[in-house]
Amino acid sequence: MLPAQTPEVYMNTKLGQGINIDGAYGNQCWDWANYYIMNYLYFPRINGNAITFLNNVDTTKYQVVRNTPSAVPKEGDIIVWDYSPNGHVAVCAYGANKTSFTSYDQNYPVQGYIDTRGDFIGTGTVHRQSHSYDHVIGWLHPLNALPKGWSSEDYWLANPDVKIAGVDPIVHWKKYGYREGRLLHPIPVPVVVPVPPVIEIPVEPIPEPPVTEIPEPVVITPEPTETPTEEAISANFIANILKPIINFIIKIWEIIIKK
Ligand SMILES: [Ca+2]
Repeated sequence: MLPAQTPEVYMNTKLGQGINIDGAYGNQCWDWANYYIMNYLYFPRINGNAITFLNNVDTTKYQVVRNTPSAVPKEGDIIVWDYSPNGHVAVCAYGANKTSFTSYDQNYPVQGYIDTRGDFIGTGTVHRQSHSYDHVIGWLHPLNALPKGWSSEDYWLANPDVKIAGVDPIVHWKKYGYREGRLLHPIPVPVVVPVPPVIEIPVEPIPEPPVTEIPEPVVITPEPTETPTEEAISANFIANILKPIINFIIKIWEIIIKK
């Protein structure tokens, strides 16, 4: 996450660029001022000629400051001149005082000029320009100009000292934070996924399975059942049936004799 840029730091990145957002009349001062408004302040562009920039101002976005002997514009303020017929507009750099200031301009003075060494200095691109307050009618001081993606909660997380001090994040940012290059969002802490240690499992040799001898199948041959002979049946009849009957008769006989 990049630290927030001051207006000066931002404008420095645009030095030498020719900006023409409406595609008409070349690289005007108006193009550059609106480019800054849209891409740094994230406000809608201001229509109309430069000389009308202080008219019909959205007071939720800008404070209008009229030029007086004691007024000094702040870095990032949008300064307006009343040059006839269309005026001029530029963005104030850091370090203005009551007698002069430097701003980031385009198309001023005209498209360029011959400097004291005879070189042509093109002004059709963004450049730093020193000024007196001549023809300055005033400036727009941006309000609530917060960087894109602003989150007060994130600002506190990124700057815990501001939270501990109980300072409103927006107030801190506008007064000090942007100049100190404070972070707008906390630096994400990378999530470290612990890598489990590699456990080496000893590879034991797989024992050879014992060779089991398959026994020969035992063929059981059933004994042939003998069919009882007639003699055996007869002997069985005598022993089991006839003999008991005879014994019974003998006993009866003995009882009769004894009597
Ligand atoms: Ca233009």
